Amino acid sequence: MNKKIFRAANIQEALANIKEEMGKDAMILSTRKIPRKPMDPYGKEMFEVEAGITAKEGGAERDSAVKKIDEGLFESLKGDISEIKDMIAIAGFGSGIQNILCSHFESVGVLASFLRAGVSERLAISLIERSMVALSPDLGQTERIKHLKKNVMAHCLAQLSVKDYFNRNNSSGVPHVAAFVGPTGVGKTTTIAKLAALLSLKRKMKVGLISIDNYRIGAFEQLKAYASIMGLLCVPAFSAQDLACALERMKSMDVVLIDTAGHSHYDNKKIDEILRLIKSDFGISVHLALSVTAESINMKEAASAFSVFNPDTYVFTKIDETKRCGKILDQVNNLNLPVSLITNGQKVPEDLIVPDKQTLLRIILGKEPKGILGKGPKGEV
Ligand SMILES: Nc1nc2c(ncn2[C@@H]2O[C@H](COP(=O)(O)OP(=O)(O)OP(=O)(O)O)[C@@H](O)[C@H]2O)c(=O)[nH]1
Ligand SMILES: [Mg+2]
Repeated sequence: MNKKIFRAANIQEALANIKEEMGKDAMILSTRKIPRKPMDPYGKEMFEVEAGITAKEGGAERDSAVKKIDEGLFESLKGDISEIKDMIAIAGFGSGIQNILCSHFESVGVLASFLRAGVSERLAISLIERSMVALSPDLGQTERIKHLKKNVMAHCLAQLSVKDYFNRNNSSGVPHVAAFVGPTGVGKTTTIAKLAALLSLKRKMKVGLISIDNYRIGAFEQLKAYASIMGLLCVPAFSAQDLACALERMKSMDVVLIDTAGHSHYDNKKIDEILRLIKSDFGISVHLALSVTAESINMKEAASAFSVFNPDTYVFTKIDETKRCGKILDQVNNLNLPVSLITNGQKVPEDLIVPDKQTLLRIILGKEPKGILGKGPKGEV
């Protein structure tokens, strides 16, 4: 610090001099009154003020050292807090989790992320165990965590597959006919409406719609209403014969989308009826719609019941209604099919995503901001 002593007849004058000479950042270090000398009858009392200013360079160094300490402290606190949060996320899970933490504590963060995202305990442990195998024992803690994350992501990506099933690559000369099946109320009809809009308006394909939902009054009207808005042909079909006629009418289309009635996955009789209709030699691809709001066990049972259709892809719906899309990873692990579509809201046609693998993984891990997804099919907005 640069210091200097100023003398003046009064404090105000001393301060004015200090400000002028050292600037407004100067600090007052001490003040003193100097009494009049007894031997000098004309003498006056004076004020002495010692002022100082922090040297610029030294100050900058000190400031940056303090900043570094603060940042270090902040980072370490942040690390502690996130570890505590991870431990809370893990607390209450079974002995499998405790065991893996005993042998690989560095996996706590990854494990917590999986569990928070709704991935099952069993799958999370298995993914971590598989990813640990490839880790070199010579790595330090930070490097181990980094490599573990990388390996886990690679394992997840290897399990996932996506398929943009409804593109323009069909050169067979006959329409691609696709039926949507799944439990009641998962969003089949709404998804078909969104997809029809995407294909006809954005991809400029000729699209026809067929409803074989002959159980409920209004089911056909629901699809027909969407079709009318988009100017698409939409017909009902109540039997195999109807379906054959409808497909004949639509043979000049690029794509024909078939809406089916939702059924409880315990209602084998009704599932069988649809099966007989759409699997009777029309070359129809089948897409299994499952809502991610369902519990994992229900999703698994529904997929198992609808697996008689031998589905070609999954359509996961209502991701906007849960933060636990990790169950998609479990479902894909149970029955491995590519994912063709994801829906994230009620708005037609916006809330539809044709995911790529990375997007799908981000959705599964709850990392995809809903705002971006809400804008429509990824890459086509
Ligand atoms: N939040 C949310 N709601 C959705 C989504 N997709 C559909 N829905 C809503 O879910 C409800 C049922 O949708 P539908 O399309 O009629 O479902 P469905 O599978 O055809 O139903 P059934 O024909 O009765 O089996 C409607 O209120 C839709 O608006 C979605 O992605 N997110
Ligand atoms: Mg429906």
